[in-house]
Amino acid sequence: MRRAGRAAAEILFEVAPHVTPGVTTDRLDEVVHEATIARGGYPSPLNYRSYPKSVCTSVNEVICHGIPDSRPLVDGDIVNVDVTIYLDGVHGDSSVTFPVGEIDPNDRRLIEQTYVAMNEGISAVVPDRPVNSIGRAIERHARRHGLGVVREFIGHGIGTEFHSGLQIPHYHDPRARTIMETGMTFTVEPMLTLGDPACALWDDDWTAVTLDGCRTAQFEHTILVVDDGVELLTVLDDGTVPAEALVVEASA
Ligand code: EYF
Ligand code: CO
Repeated sequence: MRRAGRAAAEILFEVAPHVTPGVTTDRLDEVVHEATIARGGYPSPLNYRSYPKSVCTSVNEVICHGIPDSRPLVDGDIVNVDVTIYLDGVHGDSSVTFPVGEIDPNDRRLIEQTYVAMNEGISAVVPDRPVNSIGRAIERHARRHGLGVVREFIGHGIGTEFHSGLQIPHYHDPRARTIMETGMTFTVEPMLTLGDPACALWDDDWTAVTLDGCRTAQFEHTILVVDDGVELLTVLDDGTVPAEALVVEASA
């Protein structure tokens, strides 16, 4: 799991310089596909539940599962690139929301506070506590910053399966009573919005968007529960975190 997590982080580093005005998300898909194969892995999204591409690229009001296409990104867009690699029998899953060129200060705030919200959730990972602690921490942070938390898509257990049965809500849900135990691996991947978190699906039945058209951001780590808390798996060998090196101030 550490090797798969590290590979996912490396692929995010590799694709980052390509996220510029004028690039198509189809091109980002090619870069991720090639970087995944070059590491001896397989892009987990490709053909997963018939998904047609190797990465999800979710632009502006797209919450998640955006399908790469031929539309060039433009200055001021924000795009989440969600990479999952299947390597040596297990999956590593991570995502970053990138600014494209110069972005609106409010979009910058959305990106930074979504990143902080993810980290608040990850900080709540402690053995013997219920997984609801994670969502409670994320929702509290979002509320304080006037941001909405999407409820329809949640974090998930991950390992030999891309999605095991374990569910990690990003909001307070008293029914999320599963107790965190040392050795568990799962994702924390909150999606926050500048507006109402209600969502709709495009006619393609994949692409989830905000109903009110407001912009949305997401970050994701795969994590391991350890005796004294949590280990991030989707980091480079030296511990470098893609989002902090590429997008947000470490102190955000
Ligand atoms: C209606 C897919 C199924 N699902 C989840 C399948 O966890 C993920 N990213 O962090 C994740 C990534 C992908 C994914 C890529 C494809 N799928 C997509 C959309 C709808 C759906 O069922
Ligand atoms: Co995921």
